[in-house]
Amino acid sequence: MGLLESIKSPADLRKLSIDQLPQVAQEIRTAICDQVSRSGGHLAPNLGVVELTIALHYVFDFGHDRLLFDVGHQCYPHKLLTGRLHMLPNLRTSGGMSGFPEPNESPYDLFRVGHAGTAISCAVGMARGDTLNGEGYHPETNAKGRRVVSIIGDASIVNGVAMEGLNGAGTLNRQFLVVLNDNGMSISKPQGALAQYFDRVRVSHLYADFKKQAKGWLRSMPSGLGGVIREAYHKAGEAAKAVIHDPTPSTAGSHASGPTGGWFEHFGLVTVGPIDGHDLPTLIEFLTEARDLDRPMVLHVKTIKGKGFDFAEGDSSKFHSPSPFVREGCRVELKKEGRSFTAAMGDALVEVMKHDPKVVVATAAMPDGTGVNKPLAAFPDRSFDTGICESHALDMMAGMAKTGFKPFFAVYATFLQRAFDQAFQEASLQGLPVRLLLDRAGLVGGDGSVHHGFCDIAILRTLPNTAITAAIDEPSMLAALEFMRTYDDGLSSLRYPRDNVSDVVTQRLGAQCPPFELGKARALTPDLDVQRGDRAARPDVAVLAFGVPAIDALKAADQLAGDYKVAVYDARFAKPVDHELIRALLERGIPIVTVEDHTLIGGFGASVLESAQQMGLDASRVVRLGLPDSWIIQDSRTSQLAEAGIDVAGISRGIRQAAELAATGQMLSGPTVQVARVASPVAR
Ligand SMILES: Cc1ncc(C[n+]2csc(CCOP(=O)(O)OP(=O)(O)O)c2C)c(N)n1
Repeated sequence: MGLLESIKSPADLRKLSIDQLPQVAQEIRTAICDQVSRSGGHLAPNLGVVELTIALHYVFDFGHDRLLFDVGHQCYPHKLLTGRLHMLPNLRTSGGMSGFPEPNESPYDLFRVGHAGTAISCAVGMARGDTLNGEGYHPETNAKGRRVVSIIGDASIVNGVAMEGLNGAGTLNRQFLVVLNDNGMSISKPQGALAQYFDRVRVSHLYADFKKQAKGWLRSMPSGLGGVIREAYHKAGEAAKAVIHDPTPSTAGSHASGPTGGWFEHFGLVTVGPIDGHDLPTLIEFLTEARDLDRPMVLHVKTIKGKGFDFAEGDSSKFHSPSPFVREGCRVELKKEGRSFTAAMGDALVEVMKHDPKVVVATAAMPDGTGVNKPLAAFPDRSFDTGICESHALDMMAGMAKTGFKPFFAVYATFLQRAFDQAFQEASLQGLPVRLLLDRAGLVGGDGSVHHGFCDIAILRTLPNTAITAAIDEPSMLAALEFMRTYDDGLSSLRYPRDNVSDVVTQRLGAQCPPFELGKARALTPDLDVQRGDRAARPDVAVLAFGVPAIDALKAADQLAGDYKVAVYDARFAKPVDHELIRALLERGIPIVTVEDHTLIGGFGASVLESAQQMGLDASRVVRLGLPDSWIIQDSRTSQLAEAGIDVAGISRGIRQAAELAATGQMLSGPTVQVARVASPVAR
């Protein structure tokens, strides 16, 4: 039995000697890499924090103290050390281990998170709460109290929420440790001025240097600092002066211009580092002293993303969160996956930019994830990566719209939520045509509830003049983009899923995709289109699908062809919906099934109901299929769609239900949406 298997909780880890810990690290790395190669998942971020996580659990007792992860994608080693090794084989599936902190799994996980920038603020809240409860640690007055630690990456700490958190942290009058995990990477290269600053700091200021030179710098220092921190702190303080006097970037080959302290100390945080995040004795030494400090502190730890495997270290972007891959000796190959909507979008944007010099494109730290890497390469002057700064990106796009450009902001639907206020105030309220490209809209599979793009329609629909579109395949994506390029009356959005593009519609109707026309649906079964005025064409049921569920609706219609004539429409717009079509259907007594990969609350189906109601039509023949009012946990996207009742089988059930409804004239028991497995937080 390996050492890792014997660790059922951090208490077992603490029984080991420091000399045994590198072996634990090695076993953790191997277990994670083997599993991610089978199932996909976050690899490089986890490999980079193995020693850091071991050291944290070795020094603190997080059964009592608080540990908060930023983003949470780097929590696998933590999970393996807190009794969840047996769940690893089912990583990112419903019965197995979530890829993010999950309070349902373990009391060692405090928040269910996946979005960047939040850990410090939540930690400030817990620190304040513990203190008010009389449970906060203090070296003199409450030595048995709870300590608070948060861990955040160098790319996430530039996020606005993290900055607000630091601003609050600096006012705490108690122990509070922020571990800055600095690997010099976001998913891609980190962006912005602070990233450049970290680049300079990181180059040569490792603790090894400090130790050699520190003696001469020992002067006055904050109370409570122990030996190693005292040395490092004063080295930092001295070098910080150099930064203040000489803020210019260091040139290649010259020594770094200063350590982290100069920057964070403006927030009132004692700052130490950078120290080597793979050197376990050093980490343990520093953390042991930091544990007993009575003030807020940043420990700057330098790590290597992907540490331990050449391929992951060498290309940590590709191995940030790879799909399953094959590893044979030195050969590592990602499995081929077909053409994704993301790839199609990258190509489409380059084409649009070729023809329209006013088009500009932005991503917030997701160039590969959104396809914006292609415009960034082809049109670097008109393409921007803001780093993990969605709010800034949207406002920047609004500013560029004001100067006459046609901005497209490509963002995961889930992260758009960070920029909703900007979409409202600086874009919509000004009437500025900012265009939103919403990648991974709908259910996202293994990332689970923290990343579903479940509510973009609902939030954007509240903004006047917003045109909300969806793509069902690559031709419709191109047509939607062209519509948006010339839509100047307000915001516009285009949603598409974390999936491959389908050629089902092209095969049936040809590659010619009619242009998007504001508020007009497209008939995908033209022979059954009620608006052609052909009475023989009258369908038994009409499916109005928003986005890719249209493809499964076509398949469902095929399956039911012996029983019912089913018309399928690609709705194209959730705002404005196709009022004329809705009227034509309901006035003829034809029941409507709406389908969307989005919450039923405030989504496309809700727009159809509102439309019917506004036109004074009977909406009782509308059956809505979509996401339930509960959280859908990690699993394959296929299983999640089935669970929500919006796959072929679920849509078929909905069609049958609607047909029976029309036949009996009675409302049946509501849409056949199964209730998803709900993850409810565990109180601690
Ligand atoms: C608000 C938000 N935007 C974007 C992302 C996507 N994302 C996940 S991890 C990551 C990079 C994080 O970099 P860093 O914090 O330095 O951690 P590392 O992965 O390098 O360990 C990004 C951009 C996110 N999770 N949340």
